[in-house]
Amino acid sequence: MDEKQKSLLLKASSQFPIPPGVKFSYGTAGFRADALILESTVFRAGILAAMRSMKTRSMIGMMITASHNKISDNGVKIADPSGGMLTQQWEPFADALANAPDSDSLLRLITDFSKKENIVFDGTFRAEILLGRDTRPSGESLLEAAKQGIHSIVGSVGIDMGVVTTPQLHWMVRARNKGMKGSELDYFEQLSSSFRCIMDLNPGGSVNSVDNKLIVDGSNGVGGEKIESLTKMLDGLNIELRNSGAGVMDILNEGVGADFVQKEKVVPDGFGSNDVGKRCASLDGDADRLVYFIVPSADTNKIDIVDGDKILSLFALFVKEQLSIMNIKGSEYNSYQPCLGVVQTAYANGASTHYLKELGLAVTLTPTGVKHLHRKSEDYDIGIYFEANGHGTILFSEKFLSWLEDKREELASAPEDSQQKKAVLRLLAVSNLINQAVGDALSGLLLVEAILQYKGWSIHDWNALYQDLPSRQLKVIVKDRTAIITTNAETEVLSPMGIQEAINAETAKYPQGRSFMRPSGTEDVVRVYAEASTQDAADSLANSVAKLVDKYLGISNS
Ligand code: NG1
Ligand code: ZN
Repeated sequence: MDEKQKSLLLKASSQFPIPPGVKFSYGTAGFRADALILESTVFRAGILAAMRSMKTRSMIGMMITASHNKISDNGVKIADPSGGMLTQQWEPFADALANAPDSDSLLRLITDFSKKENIVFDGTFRAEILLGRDTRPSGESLLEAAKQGIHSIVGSVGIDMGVVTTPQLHWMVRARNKGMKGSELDYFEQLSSSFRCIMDLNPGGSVNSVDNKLIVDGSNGVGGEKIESLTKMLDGLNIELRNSGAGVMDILNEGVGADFVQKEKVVPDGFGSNDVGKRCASLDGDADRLVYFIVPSADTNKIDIVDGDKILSLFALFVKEQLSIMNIKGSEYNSYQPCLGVVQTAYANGASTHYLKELGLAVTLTPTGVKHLHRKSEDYDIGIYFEANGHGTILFSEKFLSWLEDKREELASAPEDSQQKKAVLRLLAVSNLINQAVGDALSGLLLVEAILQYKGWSIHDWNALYQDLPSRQLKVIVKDRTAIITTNAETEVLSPMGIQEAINAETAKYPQGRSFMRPSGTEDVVRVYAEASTQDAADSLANSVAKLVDKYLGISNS
């Protein structure tokens, strides 16, 4: 590293001292904290993004968001050239960078790591970072910090995409690195044209007119604005948007949004007795999560949640159906058997896992965090993953897509009503509609709507695929959550010793009982999950396990 680069880094970083007494960690979804203490972290993430761009010789993404967290929080995550999450191999460097106590140690870290990774700072490569942010007010100043970080590496440029959803930014990075057009308009065009294509192939059975309208809770975040732009380009979809974030009292993620409805299972603000029985959906604050819900009666504020597990089940059912339409016995299609797999986490409702296995699908569990689910899904020709909270997508392998393209050509002259031809065209359209980089509430919503239309199903038909086991999630504040070591996709605790045996003993008391605890990667809490045959039993099991967490690790246990 030459003197010019060194002094640029030293000078810039001295403007962004780290806050005292805080330890930052690149957790489940990047760095997240109160926005007031994040400037130095975002500045340093800018340096990291520029270095990653130099290393991969590709465009890198940087998204400033704290997703479903409260409005005063913010965060930053890096998108790799594929549009996926930053490689795990760089996470320790990200942690070290964020926590380096002063400019000199920061410089030392950068010098050592760049030597190890063969990154040469000679300014000859133009590192490009695509920048996006959600609607949080702190986003603007954090964006400035990100730019300063990027500019402190000679030859690096930040390209500001403005306020976008997280999945839009990931999509743009992926598209540009593939040499395709990657503007917001290109994104909307790809989604709307592939949606239209699937709808045109539908057999014409439509859901009844009362049920035809979809009511969307935008979580008072960026998703609302974007869904409005998208629906302007679409026919055949009647969307009413609520919680768009336009009003002064509309606070991001407060009493609204996918995280709220999925965890609390109560009616979000802006919805009520007039919505009984209607098809409703909630996005989260940065629109990478999607859940549906039904208000079952005017007498209660409880909702029936149609969560990520049910979206996964609907997608899996549809894809499996298309594969079997193509796979007519004795035909040439038998020569290649595409492998369809589904990926969940321990938070998936046990009833969904049972349903998917009954469908004959391979089901795998990974630890929490889409980076794990995404990677596992890449093992299949078609890998479908979802977290119960509504984050997920469908991945198509290059091999399978080129096989589909060949089939399309072969069937070009087949009659328009050839079922095989339609199935091939449908799956190709799905691969264009559904975001291949990360879970995306907008593209997921369009696919759900197209499949319901295809099957002629109401949300009630869909919800009846299986009945969720009652479940409960709790948070417990502990002294040091980093003391916990889990195994087996986070379903068992290795340390502290003895707690797993105690959890097992509690769980055994409940019919269909299942329970686990794990440290959150985004909040300073331990999460407890329990399910059982009744709601009372699930609540009681969750409470007992929470007490065990407190006994073994809690603040009161000092
Ligand atoms: P943590 O805080 O590690 O549980 C939460 C969600 C994850 C994922 C990340 C990123 C739950 C139980 N956990 O992670 O699924 O979405 O946030 O946003 O919902
Ligand atoms: Zn999110």
